[in-house]
Amino acid sequence: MASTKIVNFIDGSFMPPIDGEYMDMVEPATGKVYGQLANSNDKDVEIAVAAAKVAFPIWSSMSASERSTLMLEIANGIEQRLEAFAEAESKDQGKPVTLARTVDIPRAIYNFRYFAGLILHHEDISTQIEGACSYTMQQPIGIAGLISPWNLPLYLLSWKIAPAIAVGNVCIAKPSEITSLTAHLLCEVISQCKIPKGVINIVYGQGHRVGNALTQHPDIPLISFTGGTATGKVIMQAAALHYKKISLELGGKNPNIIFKDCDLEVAVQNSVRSSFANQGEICLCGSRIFVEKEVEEAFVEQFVAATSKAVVPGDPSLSATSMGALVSKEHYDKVMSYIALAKELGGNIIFGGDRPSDLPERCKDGYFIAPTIITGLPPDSRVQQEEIFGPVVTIWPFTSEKQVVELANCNRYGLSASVWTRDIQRAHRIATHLHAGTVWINTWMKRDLRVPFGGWKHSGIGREGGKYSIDFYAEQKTVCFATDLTLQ
Ligand code: TXE
Repeated sequence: MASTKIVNFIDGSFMPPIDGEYMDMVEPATGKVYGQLANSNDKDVEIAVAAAKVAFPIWSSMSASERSTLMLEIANGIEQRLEAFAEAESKDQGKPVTLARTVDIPRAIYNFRYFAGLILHHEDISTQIEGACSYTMQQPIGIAGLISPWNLPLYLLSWKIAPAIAVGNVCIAKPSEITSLTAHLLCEVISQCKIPKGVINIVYGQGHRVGNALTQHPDIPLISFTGGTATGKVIMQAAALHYKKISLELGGKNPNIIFKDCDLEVAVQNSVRSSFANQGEICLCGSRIFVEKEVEEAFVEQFVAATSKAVVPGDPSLSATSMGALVSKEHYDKVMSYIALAKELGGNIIFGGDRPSDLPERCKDGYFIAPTIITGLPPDSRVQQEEIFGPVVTIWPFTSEKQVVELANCNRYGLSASVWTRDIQRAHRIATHLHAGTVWINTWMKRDLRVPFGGWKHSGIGREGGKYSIDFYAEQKTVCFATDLTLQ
């Protein structure tokens, strides 16, 4: 098979990086290099900025309806090649192809469709006081710098591109250098659509080169970033120099709280998903499970049984596989180091804890870790406090509602939480007290794109979703005029 070679997409054209540098693309399931990715730098970003500047007046002066139509063309283009996108996402990221086919790629399509629809129905407000009337307008800002991570590559890239361009901005996006393949397929789709050149530019490469060039560029007034908390801090510092608008969606170490009155079977099934979906590489995964003491034994027994049945690591390119490989050797080593730490701290690895034993020959050098369940480690231990971002969960018992709220909140992250109970009053009460951007009651990962999404504490700054995305990607303006000159 011919090796893949990915170059930048700038001003509607595929362009090799100026300095001709490339980096290896590795398939996580095999550990083998399968392609070359442009390793761009600030010179490439400069060319993209020039192209975006030319495109901005053209795109921002189009009507919402014209922009909407052109965005729908992109959504349709992805949909027509859904299978190719799903296979590429699985190969590049390590996730099961079935997950990419049913979740990642359909969501990317929906992101374009949703924001294409939203701008058609957007309303600004107007208010009146004695002698004056005010109305507001939301206007595009210019060039949006969009930096996305490797866990949900196209899903999160499109979550940024779609609202950014819907409001009339142009953009320069930088996908994670570890997973850029579906971004390249997106560029192929865009190149066949009628969207004006220079509206969507994609520059590939490393964070400290391309990412840095975007966050430091004086002509990029807005940065949307999803990724690690440490990187978020660096981006915030760089953006501060130019007073950029920023949205940061960072890590999570989310509590998954099981009360004894819940439907245990439903809680178990969903906890398996929230623990191990996408190899645990989702910032919303419920990696800290707290179980009410009376049902601890029953939960643990059923959870282990359900995990061993439903989560079998295997070749992600096969439709039957439910768990794939971790994204990179570096990340595999990081997750393994936390399992070693758990053992060192006296934790009981009651399931998994190592490489799966029966991988197919093709995958013998891939970055696989078995779903891992740990008990006996207290909530203040590093394993319970730090984001592992892999297929590793801890279980810890609690004895009262007050205690579990304290345990859940005793963490620097605050992205999401799940609560399993049949007591509706308790559900509302606990939702009020948890420090989290999203609280799910008797469910997990249900995402309505209209509601605000983001994190408390070190999980991020800002909210995106529905009108909150428009608020972020556009500038607000208030126009106030006199309605009665005698009242001046
Ligand atoms: O992410 P990085 P990493 C968490 C997870 C993971 C940890 C580190 O715990 O183990 O973060 O992962 C770009 N200026 N999450 O190091 O580096 C980078 O090129 C500008 C949670 O792989 O944050 C990529 O495009 N950009 C998470 C993006 O930032 C920079 C998803 C994310 O990579 C940059 C991923 C810089 N100086 C990891 N340095 C989530 N919230 O879903 C890097 N980048």
